[in-house]
Amino acid sequence: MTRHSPPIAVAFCCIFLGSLVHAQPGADQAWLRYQSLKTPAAGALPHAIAVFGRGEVLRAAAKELADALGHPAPSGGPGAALPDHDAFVLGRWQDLQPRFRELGRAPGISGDGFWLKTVRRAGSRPLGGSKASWRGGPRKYWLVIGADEPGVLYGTFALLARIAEGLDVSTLDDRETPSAPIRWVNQWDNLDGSIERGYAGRSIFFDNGSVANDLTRVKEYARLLASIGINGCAINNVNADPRLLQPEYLPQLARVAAAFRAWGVRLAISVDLSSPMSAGGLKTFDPLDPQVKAWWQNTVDVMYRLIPDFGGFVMKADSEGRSGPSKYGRTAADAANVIARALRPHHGVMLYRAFVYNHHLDWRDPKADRAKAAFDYFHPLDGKFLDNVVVQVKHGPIDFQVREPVSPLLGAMAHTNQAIEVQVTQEYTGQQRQLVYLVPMWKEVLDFDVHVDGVTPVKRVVSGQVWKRPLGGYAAVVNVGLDRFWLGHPLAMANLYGYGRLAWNPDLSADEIAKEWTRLTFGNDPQVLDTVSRMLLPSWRIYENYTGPLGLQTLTDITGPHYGPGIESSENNGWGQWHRADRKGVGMDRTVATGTGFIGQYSPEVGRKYESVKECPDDLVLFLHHVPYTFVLHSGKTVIQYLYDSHYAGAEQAATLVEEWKRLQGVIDDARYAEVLRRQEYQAGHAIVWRDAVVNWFHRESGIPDAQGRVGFHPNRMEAEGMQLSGYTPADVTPWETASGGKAIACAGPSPCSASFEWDRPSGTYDLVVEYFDLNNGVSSFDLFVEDRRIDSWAADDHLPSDKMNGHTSTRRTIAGVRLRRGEVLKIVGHPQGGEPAPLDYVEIVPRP
Ligand code: GCV
Repeated sequence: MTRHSPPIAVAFCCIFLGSLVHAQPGADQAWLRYQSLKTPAAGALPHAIAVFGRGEVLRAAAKELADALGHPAPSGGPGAALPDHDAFVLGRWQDLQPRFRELGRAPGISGDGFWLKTVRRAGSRPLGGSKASWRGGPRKYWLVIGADEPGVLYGTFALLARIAEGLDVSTLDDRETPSAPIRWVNQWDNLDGSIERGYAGRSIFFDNGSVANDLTRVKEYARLLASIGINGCAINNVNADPRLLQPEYLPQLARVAAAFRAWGVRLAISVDLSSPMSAGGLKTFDPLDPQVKAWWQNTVDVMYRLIPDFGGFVMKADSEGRSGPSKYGRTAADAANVIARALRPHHGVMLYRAFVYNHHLDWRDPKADRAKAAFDYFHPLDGKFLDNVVVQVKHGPIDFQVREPVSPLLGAMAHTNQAIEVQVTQEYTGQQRQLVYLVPMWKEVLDFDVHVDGVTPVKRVVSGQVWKRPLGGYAAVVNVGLDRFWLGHPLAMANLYGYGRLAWNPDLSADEIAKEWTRLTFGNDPQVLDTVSRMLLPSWRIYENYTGPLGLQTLTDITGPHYGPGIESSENNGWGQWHRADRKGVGMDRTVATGTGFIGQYSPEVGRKYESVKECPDDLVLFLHHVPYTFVLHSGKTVIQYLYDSHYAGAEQAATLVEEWKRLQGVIDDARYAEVLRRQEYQAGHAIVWRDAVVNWFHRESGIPDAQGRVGFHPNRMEAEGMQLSGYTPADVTPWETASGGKAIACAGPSPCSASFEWDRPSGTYDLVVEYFDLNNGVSSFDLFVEDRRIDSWAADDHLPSDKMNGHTSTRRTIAGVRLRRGEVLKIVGHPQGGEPAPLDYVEIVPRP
């Protein structure tokens, strides 16, 4: 007789719909708000939940279902009977199949998959049920069958999502199996509580050198991750602190693992290859040294004694100054394998990052090319990694730029497990101050055919299907923080949601994911659905339009915070993010014929298309070719005119996002409405900073005028340095293109300074725009007067990533609908504070339409 797990079978008599689940101070429920469960359709669902099995994950699934539907939490209890009335029934296939023989012998799911299935019973004594439990009436069961325990949890979340989206769940027969076994997130959290490239507050994991005392947010995060099928989380920076592997730290890690456990999320950590020396006190970290091998084995064994479900390690080595195997003349395979061998008996995995490159390249060498590094280094090692090693490859060959081609390494390792790495944290795409829905970008990458064996899209390479690999999958750098909305911008959560959904099912479309996320986050109001989709779907292209189009990369300050414009920062240094713009032309020649040869790393089909400048897609032309500014694109425009046009279009499109959003006032919750509005208004202003910087720079460099005469033409702009100044002095801004006319004014203080000018145009109603710099080393304030009427006051109190006047800090304040009479004097009084000299760039006075 099959041994059944005893059920926790509980019946509930009523549904109370309306409470938010797990409401905790400070943490938004994101897409798990279950707003739409307040509908009558949800009321028709059964009131009982039966769970077969005792595992922690199963209990979490049952509780989630009960909480979401407003039931009291299921309580445990012995007995093996199915409820004699309608019920949800949760359990693994092996536990449910004996009770539901009508399901046949094979569930048709595997891995962490699930099967949502409704089953009707005419009424008979249930197998194994007591006589007392037999009632004989017809009943219906909503089965949530998991291939394993996490499968039950994922199935439960999927069922709740369907209910919340208002889909008909009265009859179900849905089977889903995730596309790949590795569906991880990486956090780049430091032990002091800061987060590298994090834009949403401090760490939820660490504080002041230790694991945080309060892990409430960690549990909430794990729940969010589980709801989108994520099964692993590496919690610390890949620039790893070796202290994490010291014996006294391990119990702290065990606390995090315990907080994750109920949600099927396995703890992983990033480790430094030098740990045997730095944490273990050995004299070497040579991966082939016997003592080093023993140290890894012992460390891993101790780890698993404390954390039996530990997931494994992530490693960054020989990259950006990190230690690596090259110190001992060893390879990445030697380094990965010594640790993987220690992990293997425990079923742990080793994710070894392919982000290995020399950041001291010679920029004068026309053959030097950072884009080639990952392939050059890892391709020769194909087949040399153990089966529990996964090479984690950034999706593009450089570094999460606004647009890059697919990394050629993703089509080049037939004998190696691979995971694709993407960034949810928007390091190069606006740092969650700007709306950029990244799912369309990831979709392009995942659907890209690398042509290695018939039709072989990247999604089938990383799932392991193309080369029948045992492992493979997805890793995303997420960097949620203590911010109430997890990622800062509430709409940025569509990226985290979308990442998980794609890792589960990369065949979903960006549009489907946007709609799912919107429904779950905001409810099913068609107006909200339309508006949010209209904002999300074009947002990547909008951002690209006003930053670095045509494959130029983002054009941001690459040696600084990677945020505002800094066009020349890419050039003349060893970092290799060059775009090679000069007086005659622009773009990196990566052809085999005359360039760096990077294109030769692709399969012949892909290479042929990229090698020919005529066939190369416009979106990548400057990533792959160096062309004159007058080169004519497929669109029929010259490169220079495209650069001008796209920047003007992008800035206008960014402004329309504000108008779109304003339609939702009163339709969605006030907190989210206000938070998004603030960010969209800021983005619209910063898009103009970007636009002006890039078009002015290329105009000066190329000497070619804009056919529409817009560049450098600002009839409504008064430069601050041209105003009547009292106390203020003109200052050069670096880089020059990030201030109008290359200059601003600054007030040394401590007394306030003022800048004024007379309005010598027709009387009327105008919008006033003040462009100022909001540095992070003080909180200046400003007053704007027309004659003696104070019409606005504000503080420069944002936390932008610089203490200088530049493209990171340039900020726009708009005062709409101001009456001005010819001859009136406008005056701005700046009050410096801290290190911030109340800096001003210009005032623009725009007639109201
Ligand atoms: C964690 C880029 C980022 C770094 C990051 C690195 C990486 O260079 O700017 O902050 O380091 O990528 O992915 O390792």
